Formats: sequence, structure tokens, C-alpha cells
Amino acid sequence: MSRLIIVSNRVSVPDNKGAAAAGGLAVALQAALAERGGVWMGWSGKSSGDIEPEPLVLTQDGNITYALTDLTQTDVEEYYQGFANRVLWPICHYRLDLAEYGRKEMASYFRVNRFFAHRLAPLIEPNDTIWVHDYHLIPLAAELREMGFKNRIGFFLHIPWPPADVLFTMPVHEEIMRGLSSYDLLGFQTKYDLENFAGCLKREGMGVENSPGHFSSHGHNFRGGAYSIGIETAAFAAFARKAAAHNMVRKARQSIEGRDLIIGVDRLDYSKGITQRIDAFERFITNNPAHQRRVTYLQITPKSRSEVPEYEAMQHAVAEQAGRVNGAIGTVDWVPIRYINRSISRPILAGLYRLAKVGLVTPLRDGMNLVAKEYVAAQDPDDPGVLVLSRFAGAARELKGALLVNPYDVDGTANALARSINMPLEERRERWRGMMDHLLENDVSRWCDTFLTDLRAE
Ligand code: ADQ
Repeated sequence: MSRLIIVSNRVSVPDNKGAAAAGGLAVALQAALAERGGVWMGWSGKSSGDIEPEPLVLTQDGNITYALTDLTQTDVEEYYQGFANRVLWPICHYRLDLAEYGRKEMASYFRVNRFFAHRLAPLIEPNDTIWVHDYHLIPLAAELREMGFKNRIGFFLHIPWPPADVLFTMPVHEEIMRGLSSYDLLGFQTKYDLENFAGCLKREGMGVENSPGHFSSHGHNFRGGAYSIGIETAAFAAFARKAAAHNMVRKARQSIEGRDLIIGVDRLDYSKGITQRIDAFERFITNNPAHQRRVTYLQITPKSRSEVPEYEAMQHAVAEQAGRVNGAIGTVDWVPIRYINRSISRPILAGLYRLAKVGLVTPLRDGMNLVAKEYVAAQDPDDPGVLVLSRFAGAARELKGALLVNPYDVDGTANALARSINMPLEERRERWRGMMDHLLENDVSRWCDTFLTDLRAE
């Protein structure tokens, strides 16, 4: 079996907290690396200021080498905060209004990808399989090909791929499409994303689809497929079963005092639909006064990308909105919304999901959304809660037992909340069982194996 090289913007270097601290994706990739031996390369998250970063810092753990590089402050601002997070992220989430395109950010994006390729090159052996992750590193394969590497190189996109009319608003869309054409296999979360990609290739004759999933473009033949990412279902369910004993979970149970719990868990990001969700919760209470004082909505939202202005503005907006709604519908003995800005360990998160009668997952657009899957995996089989899920999350293609909602439709989401709180046990069990069986079968290890098997196939 050939060695594996994984390249992603950020790298999950194991620490002494062990697997419980890492998310399912990190655990699955580490397992794939441990099985085959190999390298995981990426950005350290640190800036080298205005001097050229030092050589890669290598850390050996068994047969895995972790290889980290710093980036100059200019590249942190222009490549990461700039092009990746203020151009590609909003465009891939259909937010043209938020895209801040600039030539120097674009130049930095391509420059950092070339820099990554040059740093990685000495570690690559002829038979290695290379797997590149996510929108930060689209041009990496083209850079490696330019340097003469003939290895099999695959790419997985964790976020949505937009239709041509959206993508083409980005002035460098053709370079981005050319970058994708240098891979052997492109993985998308859903077949809708794959169809959008095929549409982008065909629209202005940049490429052709020779047969389903087989493309030619910019002088290369390559394949594309839908590989829906999963979670570590069985391990997460085990966390949830054991979590009742955790102090924090016990306290949470006491504090809801027999009320029904609705839970939302998201990074603070405009794609997650948090403000629309708070509106829907308020509407649910005003339309259903019988539920006043009988439910608590817990929204757990760690800050993210605070250095990007749109995210900073959102921190204030969401906190203010939660405060306003609490003021408007709360009573002296009832705080309707508990809003927490902290990261929570996975075992405790699993316990909180299990306490909740409703998992409210309503992104405006999401590649997959693992919270939806985690919520399902954490439920008590005898008394499972109900997943209310946005139809615009990739997970909606798989989780057929969820109540699907349009997050832009505040009344519709409020009605789904009412329906889920009142759903009979039998229906809850039936909806949950189908989803859980699906998640047990299609877990993150299977996703990883399937992608790598297809990447290695000629
Ligand atoms: P994200 O946009 O980060 O991922 P998501 O899939 O929901 O979105 O994953 C978030 C992860 O962070 C989950 O595992 C969740 O448990 C964790 N998390 C969120 N809030 C937390 C908190 N307060 N404390 C601890 N953990 C918390 C991107 C894409 C998604 C895609 C994933 C994986 O945007 O669409 O599903 O990659 O491919």
C-alpha cells in the first residue's frame, strides 16, 4: 500500500488530550495515515511576521510525520483572511454580497499554494498518494504538476460548490477551474455540488463531461464524485451514553428543570443561519403561547474568524438579538435563550445533544453539516429527539428522518419546531432509527476509505 500525504490548511497534531479532543475528521485522517504511513502537512496557524518562514517543523508520531509551516503576516491577511475567507468562502456559500475580491489577495492565494508545493516537494516519494483538502488549496496540484510530480493527487471540497452564475462573479474563476482540473479525483459533498461543478466546466466550454463523473479540461482527464462525509458514529454515540455522569451535563439537566430543550451548535458564521433561527424560535413561542416557560433554547456558538470584519459584526448582532428576544418574551423565572460562546469538549457536547428534544440545524447553506449527524448519533434509542434540518445543508440529502425546513421561512421553521416538540414517541423512534442506521453504515472511516480507493483506481 502506497504512503499517504494529506495537505490541509490546518493540521490536527495529536496532543496529550487524546482522541476525545479531536473531531471525527481528524481521527479518521490520522487512522488512514497510521495504516499507510505518511505525512500531514499544513499551516501552523502562526505568523512569521514580515520575515520568510523557517523550514517546515517536522514532528514524528509513529509512522506519521506532521509537517507545519508558518506564514508571513501578509500571507495570513491576504491568503487566509483575504482570498480564502472573504472571497472563496462567501462565493461558495452563495453570498456574492459579502465577497471582497482584490487582486493582491488573489495573488497571495496563488503564491501561498506555490510556497506549500515547494515546501512539500522534498517529502514526496514517487508512489505516494496525495490528498488535498478544501478551498484554501485548490491550486496546489497544478503547482506540483508544474514541478513534474506524477503522483495520484485527489482533492476533497468540504464546502458547497456553487452554480456557474455564482462562481463566475469571481474574476479568477477560470484559474480556479484550471486548478481543479489538475487533480485525478475531485470529491464533493453531494451530487448537487458535483452537478454545479460540471455545469461550471461546460458553461463556457472550459471542459467536457465525457461520461458521468469523467471530465476533460485544460488538457487533463480527471474524475469527480460525491463523497458525503460522515462522523465517528459509534464512538460519538458511546460518548453520549456515558455523558450523563459529567458534571456539566448534570448541571445543564438541572438548569432546564424539566423543560424541553432545543439545541443549536454552530461556529459563529453567517452561513449557519443563526439570526434567522432565533427569529424562528421567537415566532414559535409567540405563535404557541402554551410553550412559554416550557422550553429552553440553548445555542452554543464559539467565535470563529474574528479577524474578518463580517464575523466580528456578527458576534455583536447575534448577542444583541438573543438579548432582545429574551427581553421581549422572557419572564422573571424564565430565560428562553441561553447563548454560550465557548468551545465544548466532544464528550460533553454529545451529552448536551442527548438532553435536547430538538436539534435545530438551520444553515442557509452548508457543504454537509456534521452537527446534524452528531445530534442524531447522540440520541437515546428509546426516547430520541427530533432533528429539524435546513434543506440547504448537504446532510439533508441523507437524513431522511429529519423535518426539513427552509431557514428563510421563519413561519415554516417555527411550525416545524412546534411539530417536533409535540411529536409522538413512536414517530420519533421511527424517524431516528433510519437515520442512525444510515450514519452507522456511512461513517467517517468509510468516507475516507471510499475516497482513497477511488483515488488509487486508474
Ligand atoms: P464547519 O463549517 O465547521 O465545517 P460543521 O460540519 O457543522 O461545520 O462542523 C462543525 C464541527 O465543530 C462539529 O463537529 C461540531 O461538533 C464542532 N463544534 C461546533 N460548535 C462547537 C462548540 N461550541 N464546541 C465544540 N465543538 C463545536 C466544514 C463545512 C461543513 C462540513 C465540514 C466537514 O462547512 O459543511 O460538514 O466542514 O466536511
